[in-house]
Amino acid sequence: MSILGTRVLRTEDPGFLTTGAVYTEDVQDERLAGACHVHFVRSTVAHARINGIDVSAARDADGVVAVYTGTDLAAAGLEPLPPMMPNMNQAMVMPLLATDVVRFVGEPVAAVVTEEPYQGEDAIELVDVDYEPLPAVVDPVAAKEGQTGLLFPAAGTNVVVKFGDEAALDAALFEGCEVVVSKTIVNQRVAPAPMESRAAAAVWGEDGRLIAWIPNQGAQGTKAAIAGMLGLEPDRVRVITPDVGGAFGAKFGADPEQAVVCWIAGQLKRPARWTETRNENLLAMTHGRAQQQTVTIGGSKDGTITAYRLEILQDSGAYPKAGAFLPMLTRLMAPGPYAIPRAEAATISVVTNTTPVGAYRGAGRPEAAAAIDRAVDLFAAEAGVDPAEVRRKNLLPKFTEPHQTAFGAVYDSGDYVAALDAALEAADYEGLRAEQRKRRESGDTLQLGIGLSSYVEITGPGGEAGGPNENSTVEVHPDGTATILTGTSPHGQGHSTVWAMLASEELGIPIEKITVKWGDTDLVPRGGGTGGSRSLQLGGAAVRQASRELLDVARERAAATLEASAADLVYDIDASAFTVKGDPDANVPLAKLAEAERLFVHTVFTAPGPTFPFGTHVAVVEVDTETGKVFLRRMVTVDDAGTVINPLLAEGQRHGGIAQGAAQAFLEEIVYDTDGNPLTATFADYPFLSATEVPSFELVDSQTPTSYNPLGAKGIGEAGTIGATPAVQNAVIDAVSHLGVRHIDMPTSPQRVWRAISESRDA
Ligand code: MCN
Repeated sequence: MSILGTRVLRTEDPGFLTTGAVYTEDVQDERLAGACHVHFVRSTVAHARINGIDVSAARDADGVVAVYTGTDLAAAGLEPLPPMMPNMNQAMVMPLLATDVVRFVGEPVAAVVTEEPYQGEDAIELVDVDYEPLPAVVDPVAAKEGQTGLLFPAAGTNVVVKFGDEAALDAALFEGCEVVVSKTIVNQRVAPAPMESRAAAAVWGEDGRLIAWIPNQGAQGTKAAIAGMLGLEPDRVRVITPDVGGAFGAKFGADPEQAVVCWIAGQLKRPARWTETRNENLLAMTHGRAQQQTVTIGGSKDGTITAYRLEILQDSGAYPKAGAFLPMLTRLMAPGPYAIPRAEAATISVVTNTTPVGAYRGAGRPEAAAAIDRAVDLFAAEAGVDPAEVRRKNLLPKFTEPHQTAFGAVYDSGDYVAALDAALEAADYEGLRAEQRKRRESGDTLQLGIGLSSYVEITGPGGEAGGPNENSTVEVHPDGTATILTGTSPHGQGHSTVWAMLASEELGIPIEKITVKWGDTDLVPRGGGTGGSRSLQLGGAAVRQASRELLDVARERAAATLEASAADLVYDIDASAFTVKGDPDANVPLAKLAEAERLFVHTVFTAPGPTFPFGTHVAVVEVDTETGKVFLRRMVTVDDAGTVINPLLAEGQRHGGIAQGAAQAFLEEIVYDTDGNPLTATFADYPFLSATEVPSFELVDSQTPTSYNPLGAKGIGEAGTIGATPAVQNAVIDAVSHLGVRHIDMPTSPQRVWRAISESRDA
């Protein structure tokens, strides 16, 4: 019986639950013995000129080994970094430590090195930075127009990059539409807030090579980032990935602090370590989302959509990182699963005096789904047609051959109407509407809201020549165990379990005898890491391919051993041995074939393109019309990620994703005041979602295999986040729509909901 598709328990968990994980802060390694500890002095103002930094008192403080500023880095030849893409404004450079100007609260300004970790907390207080405040640019609209000044005068603008030409938007796009609605909505800034904050441990070897332990999503990318920031030949850097306590998109590559820790270890010729506090994490780890979207949607009164426009203003924060680029993905996915004859999108990314924005679970695609699904509901309300009906009318019909959208995305396969119908049926949509009518008629203060989102997203993207790809090595050892090396980098997704399942399926070796390794760049020099929900469809497919190729190699060896023709051999998977057809006594175990010579295969799997998972989410909320408080009561979801290899893990990914997506809709938000002071830099202020705010989710099974990889699998890691946000937001608005409310920005906090109800009553 196949092990694939079964609910194999996570092999990672016994360790996590007993001895515990080994995060970067916990790494015990003799090479790190006697390490000093790095602490960062961070800017307390959003925008200021630095007139001087006095480090003398800090230098004299107890236990202080050294203090470094940007001037020291510049003297060592470390140049500020240009933005990641050549089409971004190259004058918007980021120093590792601020030199002449600070551009956000939390920006590292100096590094204090101490003998003991606790000494650093006191010593950083002694660094005296002379700030001369400059006007803070916090509102992205003001930033775009250059009203409050420029973050980088040499750039001549606050605009980093544009995707799609706003000047080319068609003035006649909505001509002939009976119904047109336009609305500017906010896809607010949120914090990735992984349980493990950022950290680094670094040491330079006698051979002049750097070894850096850094929590990351792909050691190879982290190595390239560290080498780039320090101006080193990549060969001189080795990155090792300890256990990673969540990343959610924000631990790709490396951050300036991590490069500085590596540099300090070199300067002092002594290992150095750093772990940030939660407050630092909320201040200075990249944030996510942060888009202002103007949606315009038009069509006929019967609910047919004919035109859609999406205009995006992306707040990239103080330095252009991945966040500045993500609107490209939002634009690519703008029409979502709908067949809209005329659609266009244009995006502008700007810098502001706030924390830089990066990838956050879904990275660009949840923003697209939120925009179109909010627009569809606005349109449905205006046309007076049920939102489920509008969706059914406008979803692309089922397709099995690739479908190219006006924005150039090539959807591999999909059956969006089936997903909608399955979700509506599982939720008892008609019954919910009846219950809603009853409550409205009785004037109940607890009103029911039903929200929908039909989404399609892109997973496993990649611009590699030949197509998105990933490598794997599978080796069988003489003792009957096996080792898998993978270029992916799990940090909660359970690759050890599933990669072992995939190899076991081919080789017959039990999963408990298979070890999966990743994240050490000396061991696995190449790899794309884990992000964009790419791992199973590329990395998992590579494991299967390597296992099959290994059997080919082994078959030749077995033929020689058994003095038979390779074609006459059968592989007995239950015994993990080759036997000669018709002569079961003539056999040789796979493990034996590894005795004389190592038995391993390294391979690269290449896909024809990314895949496009899809689904429908139905959210049911209760809204207290007197207080504005929202209670999430049900989440019924169809998330079709093709063939599911381990339902337990895939469902776990959906659970986590749905919770995060829902949290954005009704709870979480990073807030700044008008001077750029962060108001949500602790978990007392940032309302991090916990299990008490969400119900048990009702997951409907749906599997439409893709032909893009032999597993038939698409990605599931981000799907929950993509569907849940618009479904929950739409549900909250639906709950109070009979009171005249048409829109409430996220998060739908009690205050916002209450205000929307009051304003509409007054009107
Ligand atoms: N899976 C499956 N069948 C499928 C698809 C996936 O059984 N058809 C399984 C895979 O084997 C894997 C898991 O589900 O164990 C997720 O696989 P995949 O969809 O390939 O996604 P990735 O492993 O590439 O994970 C990336 C994705 C991203 S981009 C973010 S962000 C994210 C997420 O995963 N961050 C997470 N999930 C997270 N989960 C945890 N606990 N922590 C994070 O930081």
